[in-house]
Amino acid sequence: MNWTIEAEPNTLRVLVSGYQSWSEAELRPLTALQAVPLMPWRHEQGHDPAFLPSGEAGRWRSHTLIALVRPDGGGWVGCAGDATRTFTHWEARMEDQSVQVSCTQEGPEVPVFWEATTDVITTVEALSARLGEHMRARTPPPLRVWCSWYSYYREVTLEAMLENARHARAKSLTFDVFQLDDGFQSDLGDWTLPSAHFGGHARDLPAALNDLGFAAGLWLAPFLVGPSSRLAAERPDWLLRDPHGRPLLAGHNWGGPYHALDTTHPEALEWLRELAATVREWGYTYLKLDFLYGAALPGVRHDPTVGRAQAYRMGLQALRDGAGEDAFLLGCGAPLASSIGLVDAMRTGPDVAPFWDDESRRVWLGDATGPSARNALHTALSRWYQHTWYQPDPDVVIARRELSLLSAAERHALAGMLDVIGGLRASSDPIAMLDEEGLALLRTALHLSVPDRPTTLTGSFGGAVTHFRRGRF
Ligand code: 9PG
Repeated sequence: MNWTIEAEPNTLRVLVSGYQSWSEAELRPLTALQAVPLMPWRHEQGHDPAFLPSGEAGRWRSHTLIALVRPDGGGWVGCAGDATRTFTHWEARMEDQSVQVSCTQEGPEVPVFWEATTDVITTVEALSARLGEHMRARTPPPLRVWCSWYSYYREVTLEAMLENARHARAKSLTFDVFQLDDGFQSDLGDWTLPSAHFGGHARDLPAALNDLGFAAGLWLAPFLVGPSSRLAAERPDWLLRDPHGRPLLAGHNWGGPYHALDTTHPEALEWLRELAATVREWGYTYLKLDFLYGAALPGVRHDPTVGRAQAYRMGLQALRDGAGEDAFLLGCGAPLASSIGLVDAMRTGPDVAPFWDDESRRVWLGDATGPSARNALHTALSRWYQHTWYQPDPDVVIARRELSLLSAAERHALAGMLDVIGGLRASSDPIAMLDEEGLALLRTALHLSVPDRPTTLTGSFGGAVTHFRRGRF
């Protein structure tokens, strides 16, 4: 489908949503450059490798939703009507005196809504809400989560989890969930085998956390398989393949490449169901399901009639079935719209880090999908309308002064912007590290709030949607 917009391209701004949690979402002048990461190994991890950012000035690509905004706040909005089996790709390209917009779909054809409007903010909200409703979005009450990642990283131990839970209780911090992140497992795929340093087994944690008054949460990257894992050795036929028949490289993290599960393989699907049921039996009612893009990568599948979006959805459905309807599922590194209705919450930006910006990576390497407070907020703010798809998770506040390069102003800005975005509240700070000031900031940041609405999309301040009006939803 194609549309021609008769408007002076130099006056327009474009709002793009990005493909998955960590992809960039932004509001930029249409004439600006849409950056594509220089490092090819970032393509599958931060973006959709089959529909990368254009890398060209005046040519913008977006997934699911796109908007073009005039200086008077009116403009045009396009939004997919369904994402269960189809990825919808948008491109807006400036010409001399007009803009060409095209929409292509990967998967069975689904309806697309394209509207001219006098108020882009309201139309973006209306069309995205319609998609959420159609896909039966789950938006349970948001939770307040302590997560081990942003201070312990892979070095997390069972004792560190318990120590923080005890401190949180002693200080009456209002966390609902204590969530164990990456580091407890021996390898990607070998989720029931503990790592050497963890000092126990993940199944031993939930009862102790429950005794302290917290629900137990667990991180999994259920679609990833480490090349040296037991799973890879025992079930090589479950791996997504490249066109040469080799296991597909699904990204580079943890110091090397790794593979992804083929979620069209019935046995792999059954394994996913059992995995979710097992950790649920251990007592985990909150699951952070990470690196979910792995199941949606382009590749050769066991069932070649199943497209990428549908394969992804089948894998996620198996996890939901295993975890149960009443489990709280947080998606992360996940194709956004295709997760609606199966997850309760979704990371809507890159990771927060204990520094404001990684300018060299962002600007010189064209990669704003990496961890930084700036990247996390920039992207989550520009996805303000997605709270009708799931509870947004804008990632953690950092209140500590140790192990951080954030200034006091940056720590407060981070907390303030999480409040604007609404959704989940999270922290990773070792509680014992917080002084009175740090504890006060954390307590403020744990106040739940309704998401705010932008007042304008006509300014473009560093590329993010930034001017918000309090509590209007
Ligand atoms: C655990 C972490 C935490 C974190 C997640 C995710 O693009 N990347 O290379 C990339 C790597 C890791 C990452 C995000 C992006 O972090 O978002 O909260 O759970 O995994 O390994």
